Amino acid sequence: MSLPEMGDLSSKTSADNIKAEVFSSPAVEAKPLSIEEMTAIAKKLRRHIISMIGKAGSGHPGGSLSAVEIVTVLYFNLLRHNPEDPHWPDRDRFILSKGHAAPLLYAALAECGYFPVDELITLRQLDSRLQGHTDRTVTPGVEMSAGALGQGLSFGIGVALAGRLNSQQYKVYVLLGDGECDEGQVWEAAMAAAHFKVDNLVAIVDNNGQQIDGWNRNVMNLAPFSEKWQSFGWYVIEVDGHDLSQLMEAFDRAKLVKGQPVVIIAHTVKGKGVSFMENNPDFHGKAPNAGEVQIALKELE
Ligand SMILES: Cc1ncc(C[n+]2csc(CCOP(=O)(O)OP(=O)(O)O)c2C)c(N)n1
Ligand SMILES: [Mg+2]
Repeated sequence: MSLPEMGDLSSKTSADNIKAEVFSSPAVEAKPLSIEEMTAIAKKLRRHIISMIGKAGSGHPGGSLSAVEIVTVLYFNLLRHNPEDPHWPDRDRFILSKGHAAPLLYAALAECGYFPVDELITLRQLDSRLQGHTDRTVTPGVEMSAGALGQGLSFGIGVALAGRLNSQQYKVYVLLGDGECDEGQVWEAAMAAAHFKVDNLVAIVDNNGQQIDGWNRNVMNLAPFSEKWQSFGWYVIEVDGHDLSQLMEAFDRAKLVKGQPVVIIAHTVKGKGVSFMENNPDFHGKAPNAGEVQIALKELE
């Protein structure tokens, strides 16, 4: 499609012609939970992450733990989805671009009912539906096969534009890592999303300050990060990524922004919730041993 044609599309964003009855099925209304309930779920997800990766003997605990509150708010407060019908055409989409945080997504999907919680412990086993990086062809609820960083925002823009073309009301949420933003493709996507006024898309950056080799400021300095997104035409919201209320407010605010994409920069701590993993680059891609699993689970009681 030529660029002027796509430009025309962006002026047709009005939801006026959308049939409200399509979205009114009570079966797919998420029941918003209280902060206390979500806090308990966040802890449960952290426990799953530790147990799964510990049992598998490999995986990425740090970047799974840092995004727990983000994913909790999305799946247990915000998303319109139906675990009994993972392909429901009007579902909101959550796209995990940082595919190495798959254990977190699997834990949330299992707790929502996409598949049995008991299955979590099969992480990374041969023939398991839960591989080390996401595979949308085998895992119910997974929207994108990921693992090669940098692709999720482009994928999300495509899904968002498709929704606009089809006059569907769903929203697209893409979770990126901050180290992932070293990838040039992220900025190509950022430019495109603003150009096409993709306002049914929200990017969330898990800004935990670290990547595989340590602190971002030493590997590849992203600063000034917020200003970069702004200069690419995005509406930027910054929050404490472990504060459920701030996250909920940010997502509410994002819904009101029209004519431009929104990025929520969520300031987080890598390894959050487990003392010896917090801000420790060693636990980017290393499993806890049996003793460390016990200590971590004790801390997460
Ligand atoms: C294209 C690509 N290059 C390199 C890697 C290897 N890799 C896996 S995780 C990671 C670091 C990612 O850092 P960040 O996005 O900040 O993730 P988080 O801190 O949330 O774990 C890298 C470089 C990859 N998966 N894909
Ligand atoms: Mg990071």
